[in-house]
Amino acid sequence: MPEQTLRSVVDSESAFQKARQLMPGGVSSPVRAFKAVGGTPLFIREAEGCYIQDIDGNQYIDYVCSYGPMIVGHANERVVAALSKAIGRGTSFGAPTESETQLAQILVGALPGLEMVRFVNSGTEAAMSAIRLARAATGRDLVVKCIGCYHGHVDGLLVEAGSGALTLGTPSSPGIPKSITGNTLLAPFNDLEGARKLFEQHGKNIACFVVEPVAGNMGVVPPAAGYLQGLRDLCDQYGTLLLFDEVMTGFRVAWGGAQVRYGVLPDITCLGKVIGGGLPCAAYGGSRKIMELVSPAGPVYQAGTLSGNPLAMAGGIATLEVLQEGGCYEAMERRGAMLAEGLIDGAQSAGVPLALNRVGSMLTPFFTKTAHAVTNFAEATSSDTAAYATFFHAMLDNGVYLAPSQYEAMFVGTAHTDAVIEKTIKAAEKAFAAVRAAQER
Ligand code: KE4
Repeated sequence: MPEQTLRSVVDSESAFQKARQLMPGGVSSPVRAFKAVGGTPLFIREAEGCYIQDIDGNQYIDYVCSYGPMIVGHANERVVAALSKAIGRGTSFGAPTESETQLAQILVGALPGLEMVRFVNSGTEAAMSAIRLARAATGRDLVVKCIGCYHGHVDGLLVEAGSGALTLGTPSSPGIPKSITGNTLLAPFNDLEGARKLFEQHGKNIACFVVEPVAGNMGVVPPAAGYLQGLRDLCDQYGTLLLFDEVMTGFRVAWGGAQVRYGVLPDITCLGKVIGGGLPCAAYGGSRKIMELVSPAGPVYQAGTLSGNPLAMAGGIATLEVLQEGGCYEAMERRGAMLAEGLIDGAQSAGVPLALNRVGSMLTPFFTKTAHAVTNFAEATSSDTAAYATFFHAMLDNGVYLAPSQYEAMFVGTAHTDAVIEKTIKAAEKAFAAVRAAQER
C-alpha cells in the first residue's frame, strides 16, 4: 500500500455536493454521512481484499467491511466467480430455486437454534418478521429490547436504539406512534437484575426478549458472564421467546454465531450481513414448530419480491464456503487479538485513555475519559466522541478506514494479513499521538 500522502478529497466533495441535492444527507444510510466525525464522506470507487479505494484514488485498509458482510474480503475471487455464474442465468424469478435450499441447509447445519429459516432482504426485515412471529406464537404483545441495541429501523424497535440512531442522536425516532412503542419495554444490556424486575412486572405479557448476544451497535460490548443464560432461564420461566439478533454476530464470532460461541440457544434467530456476502440477504429462523406458523405453512403473513433471490444466495453460499475452509476463524481470532493488543499498547504509549472490547474479529476502541471498562450502554456513551473523531481522521490520513462513529465495530476479515495488522498498528500510533495533542490543546 503506498505511503499515505496528503489526501485529496476533491472528487468526493463534489460527488457529495451532487448527492445531497438528490438524497437526504447525500447517503443511502445515515451513519455513512460522517456527521458524527465531521468532514466529507469518501465516495468509494472500488475495493479488493482488505483495501478500499475512494474516487480521489486514495487507498485505505478497510475495517468497516460494509458493517460486517465483507468477512472474506472485497471482490473475493470465489464470491465473484459464483456471482458471475449466477448472474448469467437470470437475477430473480419470483419462484423457488435450489440455491435457497442450499443456503438454508448451511444455516440450519451451523446454528443449533435453527430447524427452519425464511429468507428476507435486510436485518430490519428479519427483526420485524421475527417480532410478528413471536407475538403470534405466544399470543402476547409486549417486546423487550435492550437500550443501545439496534435491530434495524422497524418502528417498534427504534426505541433507545444504537448504531446510526444513537450516533445521530435520534435513538427514538419521531414518526412512530406511541401506540406502537407502548408495546416496547426497555432493559439495560448486561443487567440481569433489571431484566428480572421487568419479567416480575410484565412477564406473562412479554412475547419476546430481543437482544444482540454480543452488542455491536453501542460499540462492541460482550455479554457479561451468565447474562445470556440468565435471559434464557427468565424466558423459560415466563413462557417468553428469546430472540437473538445475530445479524452482526452470525458467522462472525464463530461458525454459526454467538449461540455457538456462548452455548445458549434462542427460540428465534435473526441473521444478515455475512450470509449474503455483500448482497441484500437476511433471514430469521427457529424451531420447526415456531417456523411452521409462517405463511404459507401457517397464518403469520410475511412476503418479499426479492427474498431468496439467486444472486444473494450465490453470494452467501460462496462466502460461507470460504469461511468453512479450515483455519479461517482461528486466523481472524488471532489477528483480532493482535490488532486489539496493538491498539491498547499504542494508546498507552501516547497517554490516551482507552478501553477496548473485542469478541473474535469484531472490536471497538472506546475513548473513555478514565479508561474504565465498557460493559454497558451508559459506560459506552460516556466516551469522548471528539477524541474518536480525531482518531478517525488521523487514521484516514494514515491509510486506515474505520466506521465514522464511536458506536460501531471494527471488523477483521480473512483478507487482513499479519502485515496489514502491523501497518494498522503503526498508523494507530500516529493517530493516538494526534488525539493526545488535541487533548492537550
Ligand atoms: P439492516 O436492515 O441494516 O440490513 O440490518 C439492521 C441490523 C439489525 N441487527 C443488527 C445487530 C445490526 O447491526 C443491523 C445493522 N447494522 C448497522 C451497523 N451497525 C448497519 C449499518 C447502517 O445502518 O448503515
